[in-house]
Amino acid sequence: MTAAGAWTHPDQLDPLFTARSIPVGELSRSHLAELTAGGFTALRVADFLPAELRREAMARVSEPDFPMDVYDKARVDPPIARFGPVLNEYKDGACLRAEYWRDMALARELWRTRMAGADPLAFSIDRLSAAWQGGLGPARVSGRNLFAGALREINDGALIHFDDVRREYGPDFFDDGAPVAQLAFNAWMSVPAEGGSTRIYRRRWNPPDTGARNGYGYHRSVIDGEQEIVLSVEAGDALLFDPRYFHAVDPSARGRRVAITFFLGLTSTGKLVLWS
Ligand SMILES: O=C(O)CCC(=O)C(=O)O
Repeated sequence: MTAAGAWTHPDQLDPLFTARSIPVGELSRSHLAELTAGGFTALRVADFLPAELRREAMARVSEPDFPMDVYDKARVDPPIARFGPVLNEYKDGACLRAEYWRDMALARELWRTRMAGADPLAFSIDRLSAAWQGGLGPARVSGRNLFAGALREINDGALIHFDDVRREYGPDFFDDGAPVAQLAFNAWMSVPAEGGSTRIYRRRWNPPDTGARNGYGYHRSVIDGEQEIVLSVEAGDALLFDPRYFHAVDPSARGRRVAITFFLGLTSTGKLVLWS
């Protein structure tokens, strides 16, 4: 893990813009609380997924008929493969297109049948729930649970972008209200031998950035000279970070980069709600 940017002198670095790395046995409520409060920016949890579970899950995902899909090619280039519906593919103004509910029911059923007995999603939720020791469950919209736990394969990199459900869908979207903090969760079932680092920049979206749009992401000009965290992970590791900071993924080679992924939102009542 490295922190870099235009600043070289430690006095010029933001001490709260840092990453921590812990073994899974140490994961506790205080890590998640401090991360959501912005006391640090990214948390790598080593060996989050047991090796046997991720190997078996990866074998199932690699079956030729596993129903991986790709994001809308007109929107997401370089291409990214995925399983399971993600909110930003179903956006209709501040609402979800009706097909979302059909597709999420289908994905849930498919996941249940294909991954029974080797389910890294159920495992991740249980582990996070045990660490949080408070309410943790799906985010709800109009009384219905959202889908959480997409599978995502990013081999050719991801553009510089940010994720903020408040900006994408407005503050009234979730039944629990706009999250006071949002975290991205990724746990890797497979990582490539080369490349694939996650980069997080100490820079959030500003209205003039709209002029720097580049497909679904933004041009490098938005993050030029900003303090940066570069993270490489091993298979089985999980990473939690604040995705409202601009972030990107390096292209990779020699192997698949496959993660189970969802967002967590901290509600004003202290619950963690999940969606993809
Ligand atoms: O795959 C990664 O390292 C980060 C993916 C990402 O952009 C996200 O989780 O928001």
